[in-house]
Amino acid sequence: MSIYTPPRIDPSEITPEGLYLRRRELMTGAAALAAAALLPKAEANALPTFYKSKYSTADKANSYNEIISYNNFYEFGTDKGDPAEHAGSLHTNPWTVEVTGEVTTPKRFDIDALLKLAPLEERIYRHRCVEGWSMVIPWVGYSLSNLLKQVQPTSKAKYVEFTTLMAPEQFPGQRQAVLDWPYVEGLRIDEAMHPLAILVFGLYGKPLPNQNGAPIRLSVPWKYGFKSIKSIVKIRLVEQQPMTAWYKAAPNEYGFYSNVNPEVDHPRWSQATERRIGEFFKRKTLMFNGYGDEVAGMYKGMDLRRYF
Ligand SMILES: Nc1nc2c(c(=O)[nH]1)N[C@H]1C(S)=C(S)[C@@H](COP(=O)(O)O)O[C@H]1N2
Ligand SMILES: [Mo]
Repeated sequence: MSIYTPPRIDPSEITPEGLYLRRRELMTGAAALAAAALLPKAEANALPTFYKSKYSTADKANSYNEIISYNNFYEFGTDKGDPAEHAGSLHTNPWTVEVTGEVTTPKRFDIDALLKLAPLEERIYRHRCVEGWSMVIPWVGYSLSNLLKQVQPTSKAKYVEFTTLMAPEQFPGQRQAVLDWPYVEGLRIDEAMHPLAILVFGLYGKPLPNQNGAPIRLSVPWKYGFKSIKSIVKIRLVEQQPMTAWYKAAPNEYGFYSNVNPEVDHPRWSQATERRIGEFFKRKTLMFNGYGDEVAGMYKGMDLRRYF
């Protein structure tokens, strides 16, 4: 038997481009204050050591600055710049995640406990938003299955439901009825247990900035971005397919599965191509966002037009 020993990366070896650029800008009083206000707020401590993952794509990662300044996080507003601008109002420490429902041992975890639950890995993942843009993001996290195993799902646990923090005083967007808050997402249990579905705690080797879903979010890289719910406070194992926030808002536009599929268009946006942020020419969108070898088996025999 051969054991795969992943190489260790020291976080300091990683260069978050945007940060270096910004640091160079930090020179004089007023300019320094203005630039500092733009830096992501991190209430969490440094991340423990992490490993390079065998699941990373070889695609070139987007810059740190691109990833923290072009976001969808409607709790902070609907413009791409709103999350970076307003993210300072979210408090992520202390933070707990409750795991309940069809489980033998319901549990509550704080972030420190979650960080110690399994070895952290850097996973460089493709991210495809249903709006037609994409990015490549170096997340730090581990497979969601590590957490689910801790609570021992019962045989009735067919789906997993995730809920974002409800706090209108911290999330200006929740003071408007854009969605039926709180944001809720869901996965089928086999999808949730798939090693590619990860809980994310960090980005470019640092704790997650608030605009990217601090202190803990999901990344499900073969599905459209909206499945990757941010700032999670509750995980519930359930028997019935969860009612998700986007499905409630527009059931004909946001199906439960939402696997990336260039052959099935969204009513308002073609899914055949995508624009990688930072690139000029469009790329062809890949089935399951390029993760078909790993995930297609879960959907064998399913009509992916019907179950979009
Ligand atoms: N709670 C919450 N999670 C969310 C969203 C949101 O508005 N609220 N937007 C989703 C969408 S549409 C996308 S594309 C991704 C964007 O993640 P990123 O800003 O880190 O790239 O987050 C997803 N998770
Ligand atoms: Mo999205």
